[in-house]
Amino acid sequence: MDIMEALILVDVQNDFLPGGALAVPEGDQVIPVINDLMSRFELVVATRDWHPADHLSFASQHPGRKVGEIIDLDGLEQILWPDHCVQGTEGAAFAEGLNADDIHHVLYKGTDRRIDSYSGFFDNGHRKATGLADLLDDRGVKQVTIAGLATDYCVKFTVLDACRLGYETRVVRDGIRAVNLNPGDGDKAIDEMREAGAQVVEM
Ligand code: VGL
Ligand code: ZN
Repeated sequence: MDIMEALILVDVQNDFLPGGALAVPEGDQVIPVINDLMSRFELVVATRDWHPADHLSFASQHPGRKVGEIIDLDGLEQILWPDHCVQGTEGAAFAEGLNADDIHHVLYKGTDRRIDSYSGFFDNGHRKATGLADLLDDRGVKQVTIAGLATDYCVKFTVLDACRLGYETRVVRDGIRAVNLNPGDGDKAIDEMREAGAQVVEM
């Protein structure tokens, strides 16, 4: 039988927790919220940011450049990040305390050295799909509920693509946290998600 609703967990990984390589303030606070949410969905899908060690979103790959600077990467604007979520490292593992056994499918993104992938659906150039939409469509999913890290990057772009692809899209207010490179980025992201048609919900 078709499963109409899915929970999509975005990048709930150690490097995005306080103390991690790309720490999201209060990022750990989404974990109990998400653990509780998972038991309420028949289908739970998680994305993992999964970079090669020489990924070109890392400032370390661009001598003279610093974290937070913006460069042109094959025609796309790219923010430079600290090295994070390197494939196979502890930082790329599911967050400490997350009930990862309740996750049914895992999708890996950001694996191509030359292009970043904030959305769980496509890379930043919309050049390649991750397979997430096919997975949802094969199961008849019409409605998605999204939580994870970070509000102003991977959560936002996953939500915007979900809306654009026609899923009825919900974002869990207490299940997301922002990087806030610039103050207010998280609030701005929430406005953008709402404008795209997502419902911001308390669950
Ligand atoms: C993310 C920046 C770089 C995220 C991933 O998961 O929001 N942000 N890579
Ligand atoms: Zn990344």
